[in-house]
Amino acid sequence: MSLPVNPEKPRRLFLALWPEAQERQSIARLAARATGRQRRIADDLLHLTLVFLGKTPADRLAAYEAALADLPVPEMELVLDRYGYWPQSRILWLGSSHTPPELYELVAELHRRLRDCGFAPEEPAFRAHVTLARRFSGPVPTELPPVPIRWRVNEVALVESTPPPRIAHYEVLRYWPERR
Ligand code: 2AM
Repeated sequence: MSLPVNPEKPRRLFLALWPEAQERQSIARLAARATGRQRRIADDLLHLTLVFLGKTPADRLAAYEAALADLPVPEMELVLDRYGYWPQSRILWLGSSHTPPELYELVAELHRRLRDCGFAPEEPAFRAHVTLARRFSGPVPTELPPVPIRWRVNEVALVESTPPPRIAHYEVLRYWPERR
């Protein structure tokens, strides 16, 4: 269900690769395997962030949408075949040992277009990953995922994040290229 939109209130947004049901199920299976009984990201929230836009007022969003209207998104295959762990944030993630160059080019193109609308990309630089668990206390899997996930990618999702005190929730607002 869509939330009522208050045009005065900035919306918390990000651009992402949003898995379809089959890939989502495969990623969720690996997440369950890797995290055991620990709390992990809910299956329907799993995604790969391309650009975190943060709190975005309505006029800024309109400018982003105009800038991305004819965004070319090349068809690519992302092979998710390794786990990673960032100790500082205690994030356990799933990623690729060979992230396709097209994905880095896509993120660079997004930055170029958004920068023209006044957007300042965050540091650190883009690192392709699907977060499986936050505040993960281990053990970090040492083996590779038993079966790599082949994820065919050909669109970028604009996603809204509703933080607590409502339950954390992500909603895809639209895709580029536009779905018909
Ligand atoms: P993640 O990709 O490591 O999970 C929505 O919050 C998404 O944007 C999450 O996937 C999150 O991290 C990513 N993200 C990137 N920078 C963020 C920031 N400064 N604050 C919140 N989320 C951020």
